[in-house]
Amino acid sequence: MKCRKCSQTAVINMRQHKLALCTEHYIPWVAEQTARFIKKYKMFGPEDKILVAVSGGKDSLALWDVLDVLGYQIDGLYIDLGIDGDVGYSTQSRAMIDAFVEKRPHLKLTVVDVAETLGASIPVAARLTLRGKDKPCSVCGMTRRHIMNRVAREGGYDVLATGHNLDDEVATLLGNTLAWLTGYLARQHPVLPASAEGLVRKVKPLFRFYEREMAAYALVRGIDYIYAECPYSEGASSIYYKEMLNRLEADRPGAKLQFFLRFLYTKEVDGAFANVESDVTLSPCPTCGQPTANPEGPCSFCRTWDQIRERLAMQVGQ
Ligand code: Q46
Ligand code: ZN
Ligand code: ZN
Repeated sequence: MKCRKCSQTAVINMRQHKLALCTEHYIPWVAEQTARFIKKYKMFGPEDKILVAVSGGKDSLALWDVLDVLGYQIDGLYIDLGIDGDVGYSTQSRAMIDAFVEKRPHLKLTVVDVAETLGASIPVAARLTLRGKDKPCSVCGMTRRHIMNRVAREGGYDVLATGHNLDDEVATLLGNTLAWLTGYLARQHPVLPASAEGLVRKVKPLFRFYEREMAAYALVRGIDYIYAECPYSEGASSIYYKEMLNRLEADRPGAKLQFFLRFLYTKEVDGAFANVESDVTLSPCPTCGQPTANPEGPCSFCRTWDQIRERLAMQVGQ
């Protein structure tokens, strides 16, 4: 297949756009599209200070690269969860990020080691709390959200960016739709305003790119990334939904993009889910200051981690 703009061999064929491009034309195309989405969805401007959460995977590193190329003020945050499993997940992730930054010495990276900062790694913490049954994902998600928000606030960042791509967003949308989680459907958007005091605005600049487009971008930009998924993601429903959606996409190119864009349209133009009221009132946690739905005391992050540290101390004392 040939590039639409020149006669060179195409590196990617995007059936949903009826567009095939070579390396030379694909790299600027991704940057132009990203810039267009940032503007169209009013994500941030050139004066804003952006913090990007990087995991060592292709999407977040591609996002950091493309925003850097576009000239934004963008620093990285890596949260070391202490999840190694058989694949050395956290160790390898950190190595990929270090290699990325080494090639771009002007970039600033903040690293938060969960075990050092909070007293236990995510797998150890998960064993010490009843949160989330036998999987650490619940305590992991809550902890990552808390740390990202804290670092963004303390560092004076205007916005927190994550590398979610279209496949991630569409899988979430399908899951929310199958269960008719109207509260989640009302909130799902590539731009989440700082809805309460102490919360930082969140954006997903890659939400219109397919996962394979980001993999191709990382490849042509020479970005090494971790291929392994977190060992705890095995059996996650999001993976099952992604497989189903890929089958749909193979038969109907563009189906994923249309599903998501129609969802945004129906919200923005038809006002769908606008009457879904949030029944929670948020107030600042007396311990950490982040907003919580618990009017009586500390937020669930502070309560969970206090309990984890108490149980750790009891184990040590035994
Ligand atoms: S939540 Fe669960 Fe992920 Fe945390 S423990 Fe791994 S799979 S990293 S998106
Ligand atoms: Zn070309
Ligand atoms: Zn708190």
